[in-house]
Amino acid sequence: MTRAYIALGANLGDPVATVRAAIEALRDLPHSQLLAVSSLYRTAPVGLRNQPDFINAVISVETQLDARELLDELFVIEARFGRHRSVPNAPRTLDLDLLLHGETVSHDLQLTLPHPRMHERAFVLAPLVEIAPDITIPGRGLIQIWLARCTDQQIEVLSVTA
Ligand code: PH2
Ligand code: MG
Ligand code: MG
Repeated sequence: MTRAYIALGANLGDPVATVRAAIEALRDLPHSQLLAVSSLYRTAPVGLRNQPDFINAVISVETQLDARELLDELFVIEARFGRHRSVPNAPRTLDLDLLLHGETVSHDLQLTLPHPRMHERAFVLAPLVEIAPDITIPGRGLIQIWLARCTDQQIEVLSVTA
């Protein structure tokens, strides 16, 4: 069994409802068990700025799937939520990113692990710190140290539950 962390993001339609429904879909991942769910966060868009705020969250699972199998399952859920892959960083109904899969390091074109930008994004690190305060990013170190460097990014924890 491997501990994996998955980031959720949405900024089209009703993103709170979408992220909640996606968490329910992640409960049904094959050969996996949902362990923890972070709060929901409202976050300013990073990258392409001229788009709506995002709702973001992070979950952890214990899984028998390898990283590639898990990623394929995430693509299936994204597609079910109407995700169309157009330009990178465009608004999306649902984005599911595999952040970490145990200690797996992968430089595969379709699957880079750890997620190559997770250490510089408050919208990933803040919910991740909530559910796994002491973890390190293989090759980079403690997530708390990276989060402390992201103070310029606007994020707000929501009082509604995931
Ligand atoms: N996802 C991106 C690009 N920018 N910004 C925020 N706040 N949240 C996201 O989930 C996000 C983003 C690419 O996947
Ligand atoms: Mg993403
Ligand atoms: Mg993605």
